[in-house]
Amino acid sequence: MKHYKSINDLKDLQQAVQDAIALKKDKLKYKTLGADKTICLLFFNNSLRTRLSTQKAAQNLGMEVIVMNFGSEGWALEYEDGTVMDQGKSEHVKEAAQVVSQYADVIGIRAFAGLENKESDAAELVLNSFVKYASVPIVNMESSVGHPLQALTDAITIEEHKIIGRKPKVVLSWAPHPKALPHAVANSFINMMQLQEADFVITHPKGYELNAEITKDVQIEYNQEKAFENADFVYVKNWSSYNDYGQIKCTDPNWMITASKMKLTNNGKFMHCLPVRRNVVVADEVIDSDNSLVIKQAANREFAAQIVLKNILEND
Ligand code: AN0
Ligand code: CP
Repeated sequence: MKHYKSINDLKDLQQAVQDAIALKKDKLKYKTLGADKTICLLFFNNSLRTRLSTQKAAQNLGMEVIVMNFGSEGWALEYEDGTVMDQGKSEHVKEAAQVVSQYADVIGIRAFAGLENKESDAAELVLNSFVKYASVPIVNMESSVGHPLQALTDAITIEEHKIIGRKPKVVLSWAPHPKALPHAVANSFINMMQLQEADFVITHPKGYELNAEITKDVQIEYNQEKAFENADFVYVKNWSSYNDYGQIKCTDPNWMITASKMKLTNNGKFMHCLPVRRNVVVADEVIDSDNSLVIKQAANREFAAQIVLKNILEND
């Protein structure tokens, strides 16, 4: 694997999941693989889990880590070719990406969707500009379209908690949120689920349909309670409207995940990528219950990142 832009860049998802689970038993097994190599993590947006777990994963492989909050501390970058740069942008990504490549063997990029321009978000401008101009592998730490480190984590967590011998029913449920959020986490979760043996259903209010090129033929159920029936996993995420790009069309608190809704499931596990707003997205009683996997998901971020970096270092 050269770059990790999407979950589809993994040669074999099931193998990566098994490798990550095996790694948990001996996470320093490949401590020399990254010796004398440096990873540079560039954050154009906030982070807790991605920043710390990717750093930890790189350290487990013996790599040196440089982290930069590019969004607040770097020069404002220009992305278009041929621009007369006499406005606010100080540096072109063409130089920036080549410069970082002088110091790093791998570059991680986090650059969320701006949610203002559907076309430029779809083009994953920041991520793809680094892929284009950098001379080293690029890892997607959440782009405008996807969050594949999260999706690999979620695949690992589902594998660890599914009932053996039963095809799991997995529900991706929209939930309310006061801010307009990106589609990336939901998109990558869907991409990942399409590579799994599962009964997979998406539930959201009308008007929250995601990109049909991503959802393809996945069943959409507009009745959340119906979708929850018999579910083994309920994966919750807010996103803003895709068709009415970046708009908030529904704030109905009845879409919040409550204990009475979880009772409709097959003793279902609650999942969320975090950060989550308590008692808006999910009631305390659910996130604090024994069926909540959120901290286990966060723990698995370290191993998901480690498998991705290991594959890159081995050029596998
Ligand atoms: C981000 C999002 O929804 O994409 C990051 C999630 C990992 N969440 C927020 O901005 C709250
Ligand atoms: N889940 C996740 O990516 O969290 P952070 O935004 O805190 O990195």
